[in-house]
Amino acid sequence: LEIEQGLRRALDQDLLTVVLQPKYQLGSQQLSGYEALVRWHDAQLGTVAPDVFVAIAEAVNLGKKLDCWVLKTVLRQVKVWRDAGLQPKPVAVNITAKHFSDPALYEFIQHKLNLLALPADCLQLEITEGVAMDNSPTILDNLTACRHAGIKIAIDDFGTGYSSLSYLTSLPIDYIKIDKTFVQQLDKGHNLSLVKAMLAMAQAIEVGVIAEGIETAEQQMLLTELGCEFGQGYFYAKPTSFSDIEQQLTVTE
Ligand code: G
Ligand code: G
Ligand code: MN
Ligand code: NA
Repeated sequence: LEIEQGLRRALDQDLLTVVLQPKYQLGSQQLSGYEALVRWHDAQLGTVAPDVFVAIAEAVNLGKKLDCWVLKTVLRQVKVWRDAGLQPKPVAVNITAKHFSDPALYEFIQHKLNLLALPADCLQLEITEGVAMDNSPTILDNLTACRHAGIKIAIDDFGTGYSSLSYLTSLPIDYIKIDKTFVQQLDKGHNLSLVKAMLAMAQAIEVGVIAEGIETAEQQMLLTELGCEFGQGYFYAKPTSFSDIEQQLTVTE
């Protein structure tokens, strides 16, 4: 309850922050985009872990509010950077499970993009595997509308859910993200054939693959050899503040 009240206040008073974790093209080592991750340090509660407060937000019907806050915060920052002549790569925002079946999601995003005069391809969305498999018409409508507008969609935590292969092939998505639990066991000799199978499947249905949680050079090399195109993880970069990202953008211009 304390966390719930604190979270409501934090959302209303802009007391949360967003950090961006860079994503790379593994072969070329080129920056390809960012994942937005929310952070909360409360004056009384201290730092609350995102998996804890995101789960609470979802449980007390604050998921939509949290998502909209993150979307708004990210798009505003992208606008500031673009107005300053910087060219940030696309930012992927995580959307909570229930919110993806809300018909207003696409309209909210389109409204924000219009208001800020931002192109749709500056934003991407991540939805969890469980949501994507939910087989609900409103989820499909959101996916289709976003993709049609040019917003790319990634299935997050791939491999941890209960995907039906045939349904997955019918979904309008652009990427799957291989969950970090598989990536982290790769250099201990585990999960190699599983990751190979995921890459083969992705190729068959023509979606890109992003590996999450790459922490070592060995993991990075293995994934590159297996033909995984994109990745993120502490090996490359930690989730990074807006101001540090801005410095990187300025240096590389
Ligand atoms: O950011 P990690 O740093 O600890 O995040 C932990 C969990 O919280 C992950 O499952 C992640 O998907 C979720 N999470 C982090 N940031 C966001 C966010 O901005 N929105 C949503 N919906 N989930 C987030
Ligand atoms: O949205 P998702 O559940 O995929 O959230 C990604 C989570 O993974 C976040 O909590 C983020 O901070 C975390 N993360 C990012 N890179 C690494 C990494 O290299 N190792 C580990 N253990 N976690 C990571
Ligand atoms: Mn994610
Ligand atoms: Na994930």
